[in-house]
Amino acid sequence: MAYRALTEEEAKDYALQVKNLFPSNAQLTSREIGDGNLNLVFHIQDQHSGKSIIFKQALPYARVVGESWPLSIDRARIEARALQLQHELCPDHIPAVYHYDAELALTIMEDLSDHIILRKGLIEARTYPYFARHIGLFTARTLFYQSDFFLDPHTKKARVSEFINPDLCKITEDLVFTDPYCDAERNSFNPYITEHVHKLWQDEEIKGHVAQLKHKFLTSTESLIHGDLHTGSIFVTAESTKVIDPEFAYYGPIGFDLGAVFANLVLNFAAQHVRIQDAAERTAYQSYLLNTIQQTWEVFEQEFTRLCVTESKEPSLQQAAYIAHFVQQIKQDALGYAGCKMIRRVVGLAHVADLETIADPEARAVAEQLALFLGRSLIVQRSAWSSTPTFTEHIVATYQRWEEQQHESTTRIRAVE
Ligand code: SR1
Ligand code: MG
Repeated sequence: MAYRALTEEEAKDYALQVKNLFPSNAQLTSREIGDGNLNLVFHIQDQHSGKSIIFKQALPYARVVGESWPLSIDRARIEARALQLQHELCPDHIPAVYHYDAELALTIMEDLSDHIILRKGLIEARTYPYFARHIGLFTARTLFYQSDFFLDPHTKKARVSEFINPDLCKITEDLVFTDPYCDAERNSFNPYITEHVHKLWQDEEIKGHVAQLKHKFLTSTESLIHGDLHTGSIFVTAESTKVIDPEFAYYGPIGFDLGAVFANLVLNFAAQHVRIQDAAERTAYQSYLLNTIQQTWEVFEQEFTRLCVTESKEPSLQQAAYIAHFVQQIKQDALGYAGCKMIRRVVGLAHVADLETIADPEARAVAEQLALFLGRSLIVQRSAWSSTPTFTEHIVATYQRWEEQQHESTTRIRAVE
């Protein structure tokens, strides 16, 4: 069937034609439930058996903006293939793919309705005791087994070519690394933080650091990265973690995926500064978020290092001092990318619900200022912070410094009133 965007009715008819999906007497309902920035997502359910599945179809443009922003539907191929490879490596953390239609840019996959989106859980200040371990192992394994540490050089280069993903990379290049640092048309931000945003646009120090991080994003082919591993791309229950949406996958810097996880936990940390009223409750939840970051890193570091030592197929890379140096560099990159990904969610196109659902714009501005402050420190201090084992202590110290500054400026305002 030639490409066209499906309607709910057409999605239902299509589902009935795919072998072994539903019995022929199935009574299907179909609802388009996509609330992301790019694609159509249909929830299709058999009213007899209760069985349900998800259809994800790429649109030839960015849904969040409309047809004026054309986008290659090749991202559906990239996503289906990345899901297949990641499923082979981490079956517990990837939804099952039942069917892929290249013409329609359509993937049919497991419905994860018994899970919730991690971002939603974090906004509700819920805790997930296994998440750090799961995501630490997921990142270590998917990133190790698709890197030069493990793949033979011909397979690695073929994979780099298979995952050339220019349209989606360009979105990241522009929205994460360029737009937030200048007066770009696509930017949008809370008017209450205008002064802070203007200061950012004039901040030559941060721009120098962001240039380094962007250059690495443009040129590095360390491993097949997920490319958009924010908390809206992760489904959870108390015991389970599932990663979805690898349409931004390409061969890039390993630290980028960990950076996305860290960024979205720290964004939630900043949002909770105003969301949770009770001080003790707030401190406890913010500590949980930082422990999750620390534990994610520790699990990643241990597993990635173990794999480098025991599973590496490339003898030249199996040198203990080099492995330690490489892992240290991943940590530094992760902290820098985390900062970039925080700042773009405050200043650029496509914000996050953690902050956006704070209804009062003045209160939201406080959390956004904190996110900018922490984001800047992560970028500029990434080298110093990454050399300490408990790097999250730096986040706590920076938070305290920011609170003191807030207090001082409030006192100054009161003094002149
Ligand atoms: C135009 S797409 C905006 C953002 O949505 C995706 O989830 C990516 O994060 C992208 O940058
Ligand atoms: Mg996505």
